[in-house]
Amino acid sequence: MKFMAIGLGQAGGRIADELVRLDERAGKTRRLKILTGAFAVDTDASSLRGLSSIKVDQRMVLGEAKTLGRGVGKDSLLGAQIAEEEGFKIVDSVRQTKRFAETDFFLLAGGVGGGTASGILPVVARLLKERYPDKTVYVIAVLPFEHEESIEPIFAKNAASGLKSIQPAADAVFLIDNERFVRKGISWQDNINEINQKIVEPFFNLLCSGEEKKAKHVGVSTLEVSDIIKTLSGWTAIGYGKTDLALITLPWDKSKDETQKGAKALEEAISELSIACNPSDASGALYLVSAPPDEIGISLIKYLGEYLRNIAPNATIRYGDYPYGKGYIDITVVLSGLKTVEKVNSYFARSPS
Ligand SMILES: Nc1nc2c(ncn2[C@@H]2O[C@H](COP(=O)(O)OP(=O)(O)OP(=O)(O)O)[C@@H](O)[C@H]2O)c(=O)[nH]1
Ligand SMILES: [Mg+2]
Repeated sequence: MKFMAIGLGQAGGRIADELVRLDERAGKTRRLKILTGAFAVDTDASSLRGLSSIKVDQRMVLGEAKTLGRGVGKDSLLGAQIAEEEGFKIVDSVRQTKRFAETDFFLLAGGVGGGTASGILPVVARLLKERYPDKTVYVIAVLPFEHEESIEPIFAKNAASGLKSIQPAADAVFLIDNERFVRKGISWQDNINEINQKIVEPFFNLLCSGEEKKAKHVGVSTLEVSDIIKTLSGWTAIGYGKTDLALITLPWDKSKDETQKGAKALEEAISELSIACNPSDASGALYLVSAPPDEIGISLIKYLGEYLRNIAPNATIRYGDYPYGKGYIDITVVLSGLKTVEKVNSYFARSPS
């Protein structure tokens, strides 16, 4: 599955930068290409200079005439106005990239507490869908930290207006709650980088597995692009868990051991979901198991499927296996089409208009 990344605002730019590094890792470790292009768009020129992996000619400043390249200062209405006037520049630029035709979907990212992301992202999502109706548009929407919301109400206000207009414009919205990643005792800078790595990590196997060409890495049941597209809609949570496998397991313990390890990875993926949600609200769910080929047995696949069926009884469940790696089982879980998400509802309740 190949995608084009477009980061909006400072958080969005950094996440798109991280997605470029994910693609570099896919190239180095698996000889796969998962990214067709990456752009960072901001109203603030200095934020773009802080990026390291997105090419300089794919960083765009919008609204210069209005803001002199100094940003919109959390004003999402100004962000939206700039996007209505200049969003066409993004929509035109993506078409000029070499690999545009290979793009299965656009992945837009932004921190919806900011004025640039909450204002520009929904407009760009809409323009992309209008211009390229055969391509899917997914969004990574990063929710503000609690300390930001308690110090300054504009973060929650932007999140409310941003999410309200992103949801109908995009095919699915991955909700990422910054607060769930906060770890004490790490510097802000280190923490942000670590958070961004953790945000993109669950996408790695999901994107690589459908692109895999080597027979030994093609699973018995592969998650196709169509499986992913059918699963994803509306509010979406994603999670990832990983467990080490014992180096030596006695043959008669193997199946039990592999199921226990898989169960542990799945529990981690569920407890580490990107947003707190109730799985029974999901209309679609998927899981992808990646492990050395002889570790993915029927009993493991069955156990994982039954576990998900129990917690997400209303979801159509799709799954895949991806034989890869040594010494660990990792599991990616997606819960999508969530009817309701408490944190989103609380933004809407605070900013009803
Ligand atoms: N996960 C993550 N969150 C970030 C990052 N940078 C900023 N944020 C959060 O994203 C939200 C929006 O901040 P910015 O990205 O700076 O805002 P912006 O879209 O540039 O908008 P303005 O600066 O208001 O024009 C806030 O809640 C930040 O805490 C980042 O690199 N990663
Ligand atoms: Mg900014």
